[in-house]
Amino acid sequence: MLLYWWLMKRKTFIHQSSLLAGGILISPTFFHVKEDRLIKKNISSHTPYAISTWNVPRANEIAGEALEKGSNALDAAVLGVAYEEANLLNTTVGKGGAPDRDGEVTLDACVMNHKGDCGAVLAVQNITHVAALAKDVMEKTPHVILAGEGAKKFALSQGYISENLLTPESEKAWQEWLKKGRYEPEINVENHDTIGMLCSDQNGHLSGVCTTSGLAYKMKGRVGDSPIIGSGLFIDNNVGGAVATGLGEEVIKTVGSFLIVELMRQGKTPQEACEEAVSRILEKQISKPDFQVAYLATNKKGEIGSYSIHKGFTYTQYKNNLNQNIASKAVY
Ligand code: SD4
Repeated sequence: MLLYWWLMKRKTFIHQSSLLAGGILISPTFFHVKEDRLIKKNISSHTPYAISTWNVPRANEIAGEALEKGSNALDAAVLGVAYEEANLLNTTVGKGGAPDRDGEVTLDACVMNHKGDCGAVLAVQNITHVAALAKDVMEKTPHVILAGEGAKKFALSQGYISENLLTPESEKAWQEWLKKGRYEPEINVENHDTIGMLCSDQNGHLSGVCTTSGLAYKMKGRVGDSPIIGSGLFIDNNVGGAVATGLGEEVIKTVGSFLIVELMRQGKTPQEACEEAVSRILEKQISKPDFQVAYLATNKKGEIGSYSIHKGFTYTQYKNNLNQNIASKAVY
């Protein structure tokens, strides 16, 4: 029975690998999106779309194509971000993510669906596909958040494989950083590429995912906004959704993504809501801040908005077979 379960999961994985041929091979630990959900066609007039923070063309395209094949919004988002989680060149998400100052890679992620259900994992070690794991927390446990060792134990019980997430390149960069002996993350560089992805499916349902290795060289045990529902991500299917990237401490203090959705509920467009959320952060600063925060949001009409403190933030948008990277407006 156990062997059958394992083989069936492997079968799904093999299908997904060929689905992603030409791109990065998603790790064998990722086999949680059911094949049948990707090929089922929905009869609906809603045009699906996927939007992601930063320039992540392949991840966003994978999600967009899955939506066009009839995937539900959450499965598409988890599948899309899995590409970057497995991308060793992306140093702020998944395997290859920058470690903490002790040299350990700890990952954070959360998911939220159109029903308002959510799941999150915090400070997880050795597991690459933490967005899928957050979804498993949501679907297979009575809880919303699992942290650290407990999250890893749960992952292993679900068939995820324990991997070394520290690549030789990220270890080398960490050694270099240790020599500098100071903590000064560079705007749009070290804080760059956390993926917040929002998907709207053929039923017009919204879901989202946020996945990250957090700030490079953070203190051990530090968790940012990305896995905190309401901060790194929030969805209300009657209103819209929002995701955040940048310095998580500032996003948490203003509960940024929840704030944006509530502002949209009160009638603001996604753009106006993102601008207001950025200004809530800036009004507490006495001078031009040396950190970045950026928001991306969408509403039920399919309108999209984004805003950041510093220029340099971009987002990727897939709609009607067109995948584009778009520069965000910024304060500075
Ligand atoms: C964090 N918000 O851990 C994340 C970092 C990030 O792009 O967004 N990087 O604070």
